[in-house]
Amino acid sequence: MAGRRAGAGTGVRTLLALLALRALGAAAHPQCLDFRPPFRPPQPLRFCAQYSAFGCCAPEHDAALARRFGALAARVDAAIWAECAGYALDLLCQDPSTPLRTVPGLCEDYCLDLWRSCRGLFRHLSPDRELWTLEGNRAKFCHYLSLDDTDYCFPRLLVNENLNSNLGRVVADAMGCLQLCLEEVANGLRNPVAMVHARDGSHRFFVAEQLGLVWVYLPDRSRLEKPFLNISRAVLTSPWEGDERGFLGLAFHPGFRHNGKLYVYYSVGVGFHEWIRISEFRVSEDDVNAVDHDSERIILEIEEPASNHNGGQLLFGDDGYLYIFTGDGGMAGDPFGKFGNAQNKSALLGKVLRIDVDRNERGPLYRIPSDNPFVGDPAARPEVYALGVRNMWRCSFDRGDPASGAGRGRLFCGDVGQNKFEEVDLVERGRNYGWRAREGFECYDRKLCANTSLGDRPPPPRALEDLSPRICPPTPRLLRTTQEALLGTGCRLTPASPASADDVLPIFAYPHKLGKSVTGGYVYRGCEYPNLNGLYIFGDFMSGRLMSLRENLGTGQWQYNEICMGRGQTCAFPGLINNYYPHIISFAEDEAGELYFMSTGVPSATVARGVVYKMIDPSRRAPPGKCQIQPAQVKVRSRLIHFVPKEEFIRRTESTPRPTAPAPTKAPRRSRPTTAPLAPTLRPSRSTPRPGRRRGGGRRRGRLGTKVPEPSNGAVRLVRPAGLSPGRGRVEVFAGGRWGTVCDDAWDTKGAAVVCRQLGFAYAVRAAKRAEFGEGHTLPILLDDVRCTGSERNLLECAHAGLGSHNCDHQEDAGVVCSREDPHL
Ligand SMILES: *[C@@H]1O[C@H](CO)[C@@H](O)[C@H](O)[C@H]1NC(C)=O
Ligand SMILES: *[C@@H]1O[C@H](CO)[C@@H](O)[C@H](O)[C@H]1NC(C)=O
Ligand SMILES: *[C@@H]1O[C@H](CO)[C@@H](O)[C@H](O)[C@H]1NC(C)=O
Ligand SMILES: [Ca+2]
Repeated sequence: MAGRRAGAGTGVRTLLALLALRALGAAAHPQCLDFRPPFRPPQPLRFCAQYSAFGCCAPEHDAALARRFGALAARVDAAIWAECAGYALDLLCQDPSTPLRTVPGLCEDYCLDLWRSCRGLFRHLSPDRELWTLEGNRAKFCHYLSLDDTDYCFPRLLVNENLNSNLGRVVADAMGCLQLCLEEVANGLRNPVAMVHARDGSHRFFVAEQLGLVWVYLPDRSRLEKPFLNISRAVLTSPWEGDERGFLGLAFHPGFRHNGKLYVYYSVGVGFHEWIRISEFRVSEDDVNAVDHDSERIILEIEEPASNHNGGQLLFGDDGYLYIFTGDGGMAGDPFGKFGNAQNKSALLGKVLRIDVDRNERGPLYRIPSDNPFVGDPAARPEVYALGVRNMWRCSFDRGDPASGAGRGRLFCGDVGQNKFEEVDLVERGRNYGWRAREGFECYDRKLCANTSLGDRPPPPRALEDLSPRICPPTPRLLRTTQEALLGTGCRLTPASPASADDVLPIFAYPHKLGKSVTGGYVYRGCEYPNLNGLYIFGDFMSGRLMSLRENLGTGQWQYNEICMGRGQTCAFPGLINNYYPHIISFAEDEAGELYFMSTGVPSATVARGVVYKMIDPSRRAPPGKCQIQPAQVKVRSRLIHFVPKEEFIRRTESTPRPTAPAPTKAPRRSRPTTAPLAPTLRPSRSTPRPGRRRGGGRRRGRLGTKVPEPSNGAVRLVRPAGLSPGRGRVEVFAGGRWGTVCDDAWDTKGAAVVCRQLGFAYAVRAAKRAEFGEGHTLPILLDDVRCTGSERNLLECAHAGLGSHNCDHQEDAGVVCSREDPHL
C-alpha cells in the first residue's frame, strides 16, 4: 500500500464512476472471495443485480445475501442504516461468506470514507475479532482491509479496465500468452502415452503407459490396483529416453457399452525385425475393469523399416470407422522406395488409414469403407484415407460447439517435423499433407516439391526460423509468400497452382526455435471453462511449450497464442498448481469433455515421473451445478489406490525473476528438461518483468494487505457451509506448503480441542465426523489417524500417520464444533 495515498476527491470520483457503471448495467469484475473463478449466473440476480452477467454468486446465494441484508437492516439503527446501507450492499455482494476471507479487500479511499460513519457494520458482517479491535484506529483498520494488489481492491476493480475488458474472455498477458492453471489428476506414471474414456457413462479414465499397461481411474481419481490391460510382455520398447516404440494408442469402440470392444496400437519385434500391430480386445465378462487378455485378435500389422516414426494414434470417427495414424517408417527424410513411403499410396506407412471393424466376428477382420478415397485406384491401398504424413503424434476429432455443433468432426493432428518445422494439420479425406516433398510450409525435397502438385510454390523463406510462428489458412490453394513471412505480416491469400488441389498446407507450423516435436491436442469443448470453447490446445514434447490456436471465423485464419501458467496470484486457488514437467507426451479429453495433458520429467518408459494435469481457466468458470456429472456405477473388484497429489503450487513474486529451481520442493522442477537443452517450460526470460507491463487482469486473489503471511506449518482453518456460525466447520490443516483435510479415523474431542484452541476458542463441543461439514474434494487428505492428548499446540504435534498417507477418502473428512463458552454450563 506504500506510496499510494488517495486525495479526498478520489473516493467520490470512484463512487460516481461506479454509479454510472451501475446505471449502465455493465458487467463488472467481482472479487470472488472464495478464490475461485467468476462465472455467469444461470439467471439474473435480484439482490446483487450488478453481478447478473458475471460474478461469483449463484442465485441461491443471492437470496441468502438478501436475507442477511434484511437482518442487518433490522439490527442497525435507522439513521445509521440510511447512510450505511449502500456500503452493506457493496460488501455483501462481494460474497464474503467463504472460508478464506470474511470481508472484501478494500481500496484505501473507499475504506476511509466507509470508516467515518459505517465502521460499526463490520461487527455484523465479519466474525474476525482482530478486525473489530482495530475499529478505533482508522489507518490500521484500513490497512488491515487493504490488498497487495491495488488493482483488485473494491471498488476499483469494478472499473479497472484490465480486469473488465477481459470479462468473458481467456486472459492473456502483455505478450499474448493465455494464462491457465493446472490441477494434478494422476501421477507416478511411466511415460503415459494416452488417456481415454470408454464413452459408457462411467466417467472412468484409462491411462496407458508406453510399457504396455493400462490403468483404470474412477471419477474420484482413485486408481484400481489391478491393471486394466497388461501386454508388457508382447510390447517392444526400451528404457532408452525418447524410444518411440511401445504401446502407443488405445481406442474404445463407440459401442463399447454393448460390445465390450477396444483397440490397441503397439510395437512388436523379433530380432531385428520390427512391426506395429493393431489389435482388438474385449473387456472381461466378469470384470468391467479388466480386459480379457485371451480375446486379442490382430486386425492389422505393418512392417517398420526403422525404430522411429511409428505413429500410434487410434480414433473412432462419428462415421463409426477406425482411423489409424501411421508414421513414415523412420530414419530421416523418408528414404524408402523411390519417393518415400508417405507419398506412396501403395504403402501403409506415412498415412491416415480408415477401416471398418464392425461385424467382423465372421469373415474379414476389417472391411474398407466404400467411400474411402482410393478404393478404385489400383496403385493405392484402399485403407488409405490421407497421405503425406511424417509422424502424426496425437490427433483428435472436434466434438463441436456445445450449443451449435459447429466444428464437429474436424480432425486435428500434430505432424512431427524433420529439421525445421512442426505442423498442425486439419486432416480431410483423400488429401495429401505434403511430406516428404514439404515440411511445414516449405519444400523439403525440392525435386519432389517442384515435380508434383506440391510444387509450384514460392521458394522457401530463408529467415523464417528467426520469426515467430505464422498461421496460414487451411485451404490448399492459398499460400503465404516469402516476403510476407519475412515482413511478419501473416498470410496473404494468393492462389497457387490450380493443377491439383489435393495437397494441403498445415493450419499452423512453428520453427524449431519454439520446439522440436509437436504433440497434437484437442479443441476444448468441455463445460467447466466456457472461455476456452473452440480453442485448440496442443504442445511440444521437447520444449514443453503449451500452445493454442483459435479460428477466426471471419477470415478462416488461425490465431496463435502461447499458453503459460498464470502469474502472480492467478493460480493461487486451493488445489491448483502453476507448473508442469516439460516432456508433453499427450493430451486427453474426459467423458465430459474437460481437457488434460500428460507430461513427464524423464521421458523413459521405465521412469515413473509422468503426471496427468487438468487444464483450468482461472478467468471464468461455468455456474455452479451446471457441469455436474452423474457417473454410472461400475462394480470394482480390485483394491483402490487413493490419489494423493504431489506437485505443488510455486509461489513466485512478480517483481523478482523467477527462480530456476524453487528452493523448498524436492521434486525435479519442470523448468529443466532433462534431455532437451531447449527453452524450458517456465521460461525465466519471460518472467522478468518489463517496465510498464501489467498483469493481464483476470481474477486475482484478494489478499489482506501485507498482513496475510503464508500460513505456518500446522495452521488450521475451518471451512463451513454458508450460514453457519463461526467456530464450526471442516478442519483443514496447512502442512508441507499446502492445505489439506483431516481424516476422521481416531478423530475425537481431544483432537477437536487442539483445533479449537488454535483458532482461539476455549472449548471443543464436538468432534464432527463423516464429512458433516462437506468434503474437501480439491484438497489432499493430509492427516490420518490423528491421536492427540489435548494439550498439543497444533495438530502436527499429535501422533498421526505420515503426512499425506492415509486409507480414507473425503467422505471421512473431520470437523469440529468449538465454543467460547463452556458447553457444560
Ligand atoms: C504385467 O505383466 C508382466 C509380464 O507378464 C509382469 O511381469 C508384471 O508384473 C505385470 N504387471 C502388473 C502390474 O500386473
Ligand atoms: C511403394 O510402396 C510399395 C509397398 O511398400 C512398394 O512395393 C513400392 O516399391 C513403392 N513404390 C515406390 C515407387 O517406391
Ligand atoms: C515427377 O514427374 C514425372 C514426369 O512428369 C512423373 O512421371 C513422376 O511420376 C513424377 N513424380 C511424382 C512423385 O509425382
Ligand atoms: Ca505437411
